[in-house]
Amino acid sequence: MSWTYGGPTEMLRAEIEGARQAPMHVSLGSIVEAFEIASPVEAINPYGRGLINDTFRVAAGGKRYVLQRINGAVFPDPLRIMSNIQALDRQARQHADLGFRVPALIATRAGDAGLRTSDGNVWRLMTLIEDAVGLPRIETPEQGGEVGRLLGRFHTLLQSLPAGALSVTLPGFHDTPSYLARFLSVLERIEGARHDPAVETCVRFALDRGALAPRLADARDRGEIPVRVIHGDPKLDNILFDCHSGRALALIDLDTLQPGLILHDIGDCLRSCCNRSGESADGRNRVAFDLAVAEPILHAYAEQTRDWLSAAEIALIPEAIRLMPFELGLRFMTDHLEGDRYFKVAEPGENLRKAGTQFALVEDIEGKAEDIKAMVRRCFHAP
Ligand code: GN1
Ligand code: MG
Repeated sequence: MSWTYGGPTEMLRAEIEGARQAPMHVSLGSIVEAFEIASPVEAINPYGRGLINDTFRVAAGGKRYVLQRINGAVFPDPLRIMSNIQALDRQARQHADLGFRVPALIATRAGDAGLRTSDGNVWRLMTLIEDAVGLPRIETPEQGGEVGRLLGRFHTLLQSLPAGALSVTLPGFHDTPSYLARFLSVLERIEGARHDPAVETCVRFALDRGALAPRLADARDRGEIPVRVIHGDPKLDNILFDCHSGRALALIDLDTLQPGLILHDIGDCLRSCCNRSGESADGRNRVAFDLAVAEPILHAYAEQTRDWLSAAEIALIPEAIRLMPFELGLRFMTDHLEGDRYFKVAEPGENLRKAGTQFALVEDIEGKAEDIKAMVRRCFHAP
């Protein structure tokens, strides 16, 4: 067997420990060889910036793949993820004019969609989308338009899948009232948590906005907005662009493809793309919601979805834009207080800083509320 394995970088090692995933006891080479691909396996290297799973790029038999260990501490039944991806793949194959690519799952030599190793971990192998790059930030209106077009087309394809046909891969995901409740209970449980001034600033911010948390869940429970199939995590890192034409090529990271609210995806995509200083921004004063980025995204998104998105969903887009960074801030904050067990961190305090960044984004969005409402009306030609 002729393959070389660079081994995880120090940074990745720290991240793996932070994620509190079980350590790996099986060699990566033997895992790759369990999948139905041409040999020899030539290289396996750490890849990507995901906060939950462990990801590697694999070169084998002249082709490239993405190998992932699914975080079993987060996803209760990783094989459900694979069956959802297969459902998406079947749907995508029926549309010749899809306008984007879906990474294909490679089966194991035993014919399964994923591999459960003797240490209990579940691994999957997918084709690497070639000639594609991620963008650190949106620089031009054209790039924004490409993001909106891709998300709109992806959502339109998902509408042909009944929500009940997909499994719930991550129970409680985007359940903002539960995230708030957990945050409050952790706060109560950890004595002295509020003595740290940075924590106290975030706590006050969150407590002032408790009424925001149930806004979308309540609308869903009253039957005003439907449960649909969503991506769950359409942040900029999960969008690949054609490195030659600049067109958006694929929405990757399909772990949270499951029933949910379309507004979660819209809000999450915008909170990620329109904060051009990024999730790890240092210094709250640089954090801003850039309307010049939001408008082309939403405009292109509306062109793809106007036919089926309901008036009630459109009317709640401004709330979703405010809610999603609030929710993520709560999640980062809670994880900081719980000892960084969920999101990978490179150093202590990172989750607290990231919570502050998301809350600063919420504050900026609140100051731009009227502009955001007007933008949504313009994009959707709404009254
Ligand atoms: C997590 O693992 P990754 O980086 O794809 C998280 C998302 C957050 C995101 C913030 C399953 O995604 O909800 O928005 O971090 N995914 C899960 O970067 O919790
Ligand atoms: Mg993800």
